[in-house]
Amino acid sequence: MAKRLFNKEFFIRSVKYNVRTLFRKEIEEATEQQIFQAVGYAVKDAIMDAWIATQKEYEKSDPKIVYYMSMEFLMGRALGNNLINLTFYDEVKEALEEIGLDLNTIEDQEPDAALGNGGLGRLAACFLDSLATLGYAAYGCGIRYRYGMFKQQIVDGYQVEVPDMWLKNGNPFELRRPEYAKTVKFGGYVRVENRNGRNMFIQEGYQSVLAVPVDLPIVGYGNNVINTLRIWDAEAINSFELDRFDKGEYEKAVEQENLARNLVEVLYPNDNHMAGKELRLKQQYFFVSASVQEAIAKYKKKHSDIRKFYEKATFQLNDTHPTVAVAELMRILMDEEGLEWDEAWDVTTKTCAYTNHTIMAEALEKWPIELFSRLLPRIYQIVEEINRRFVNQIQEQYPGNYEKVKKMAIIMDGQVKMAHLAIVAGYSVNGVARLHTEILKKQELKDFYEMMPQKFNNKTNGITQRRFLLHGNPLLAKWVTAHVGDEWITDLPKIKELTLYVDDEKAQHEFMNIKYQNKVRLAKYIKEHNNIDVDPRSIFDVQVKRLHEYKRQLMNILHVMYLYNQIKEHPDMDFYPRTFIFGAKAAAGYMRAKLTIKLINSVADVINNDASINGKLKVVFIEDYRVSNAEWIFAAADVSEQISTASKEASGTGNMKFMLNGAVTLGTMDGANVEIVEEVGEENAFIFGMSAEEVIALENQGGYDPSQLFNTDQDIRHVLMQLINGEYSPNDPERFRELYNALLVDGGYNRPDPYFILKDFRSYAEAQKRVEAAYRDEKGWARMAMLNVAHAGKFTSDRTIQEYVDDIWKLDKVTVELPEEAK
Ligand code: T68
Repeated sequence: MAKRLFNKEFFIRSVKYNVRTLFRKEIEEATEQQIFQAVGYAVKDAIMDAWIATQKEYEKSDPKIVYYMSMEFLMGRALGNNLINLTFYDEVKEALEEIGLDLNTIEDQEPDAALGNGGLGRLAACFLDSLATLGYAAYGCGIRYRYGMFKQQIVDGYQVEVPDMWLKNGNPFELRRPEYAKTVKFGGYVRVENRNGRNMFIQEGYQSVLAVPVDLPIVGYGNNVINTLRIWDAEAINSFELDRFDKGEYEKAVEQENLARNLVEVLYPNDNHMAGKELRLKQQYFFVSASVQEAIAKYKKKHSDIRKFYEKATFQLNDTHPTVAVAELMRILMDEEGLEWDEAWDVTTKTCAYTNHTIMAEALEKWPIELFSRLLPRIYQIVEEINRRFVNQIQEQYPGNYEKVKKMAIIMDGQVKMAHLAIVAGYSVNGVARLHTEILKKQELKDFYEMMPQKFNNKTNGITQRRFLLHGNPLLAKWVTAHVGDEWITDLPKIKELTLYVDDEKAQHEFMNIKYQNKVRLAKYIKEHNNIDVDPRSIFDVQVKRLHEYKRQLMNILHVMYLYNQIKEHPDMDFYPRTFIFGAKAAAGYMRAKLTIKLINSVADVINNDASINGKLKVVFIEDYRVSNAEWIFAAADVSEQISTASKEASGTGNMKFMLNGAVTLGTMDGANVEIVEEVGEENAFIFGMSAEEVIALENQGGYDPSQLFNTDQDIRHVLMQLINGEYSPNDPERFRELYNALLVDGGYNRPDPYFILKDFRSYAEAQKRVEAAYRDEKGWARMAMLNVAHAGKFTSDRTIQEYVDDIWKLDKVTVELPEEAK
């Protein structure tokens, strides 16, 4: 990999110059935040030549472009990542040291760009990294939320949501491009006018808003490719000149101001859940319309035949959130470019592709017709016509079978079903792990699969090793490079050569020592943030991810309660010290999830302050789990908890980050866990619980009766009673009644324990015992952990992206040379 030249003197001068011109200060006087800003601008400067060169190259060689459309890009911090991918991280660190500055401290000044909820948003960020690194022309298309994912504070054990003012100090990496602004129209009505025998559809009485693009550079690793994440900001079309407006126009101007202000105000903090808010649909159409307009404008600069648009552009829809893109493309092709329906449909169905991220019913997007048609009248007409034609097609293929129509129509029972629209209008439908795709084909989307099997394919998720090993775990990264060379940075399967060392005692020792140092780093963070002392020699058992019932954090904490009971009952029992680490945000309105956070913190309080157990057990809830602290947590983990109810977790990607950092999976056969076990071998993971097939079969029988377990298993009964006897809430014994009821009376879907927590509990506890036994064998554990790292090769997002390119997008590879003067 060509390492770009780094000019130290120039860089230092640039930082100093920036401090002066931005803040009128000498570097000695600047605050840490100001230094971050100055360094950030210096790094953006260093990116600029390659960014320009990349755009020139794209203009010249005219490659096919993927537009990755996503409501969410969970980018995390940019500074460290950009330096890593520019291949100057160490050089900049040294240069800054020379002028008395510490790069890590500077990095900590940067707020996370938390423009996403969880897996789906972070996947989009990893994909952009891989696209640039592999040399493919790509735009991320999204929204510049003024407030990203809320900051989580824990107050008295409860989650409190605090606005995330990530832009308050400005963002040195962003570039505002008002010259590419687009107008987006909402509401009003459609007037049909016949001009020269052709029906024209004219939207009138609408409100409009200006979409202004803000670009962020996406740096490819060591290859001079800089792609663009284009996030749209909203502005009012005309700031008003009061005296020129009559009352009607004045009110309209105020409305448009308000629309622009509200539109991009905040990210909806629900993962795997559809809230159905009008503003959310507005956000969707806003960024999609602007992005589609932009893609078409770009195409038309070089090409005259819009009928071949799909040869140069493809839209990947990250879940159904951007699915209005289908109808927006149809609208532009027909109403603005003058194509007939069939021509426009041909282009659209060769341009759009859809990724499904969940089978959870409550996450499927369905919009009431009333709302949809009021907000997007012309778009609704087009969706109606797509539906009409599709229903005809169903009836032709399945004459007299009205069930099929009921199950598959895009518009049914007063709702617009976005997944159905995406499937019908897309040329590809993919799931995100093999098991998930199979469930889509055989269950959730069975009818669609039968009708159009050629569209369905699997793309198992991946993660970028540049962020989650090279940046997040520098000690391990260096050690890996020392053993297998540095090719793993862009070719992760090369890491497999580590298997040569798994039985080498020196290597085992070094490896475990690195893990230990990373545990010390995390222990320090925990001391600073939670004021809890944790022993880095204990097993670090970690579950970090969004809080959701199907992810079963409740099972984890119930098991901790069980262990604590055991230790109390048998004080002399042999017990290897454990630190259970949790990190999770709950959607602001998700009461049961928030109560689970309170339970975790209440249990932590009791256990951590019980001197009688000699520190054998510790429980830590890490506040405000996010990309930046995640990098440290993965590096320090021994055990990776991936314990979702089988069939519910589409893939998971945290599981891959843990594996790459040498944590061993304790999990169910769900999502990508299945493929992780396949790679590393069942003997190098701890698998338990019902299979997806068993879960689905039991669900189809209407669930099971957990009261039998309650009545026969004394340990389970004990733990459940502790939820309602005030053991962990002496001043309010009823506090956790809701969790008790969910497990034993009704947990949703009209049944107790719908996520089979109690059903899987024994099997989980038994797997935990195996974990403990395995950890006692130091060499065995080292070997197992190293094998996990060595077999993580499949889970790079570079592989995932190459599969998308080969099977779906068919992009052209590009190489970028810097001009002489910029080298
Ligand atoms: C996740 N989905 C899947 N959704 O749960 C996870 N949903 O299994 C998978 O690995 C990951 O996607 C990547 O494929 C989500 O993260 C959301 O965040 C979300 C956001 C808004 C609405 C619905």
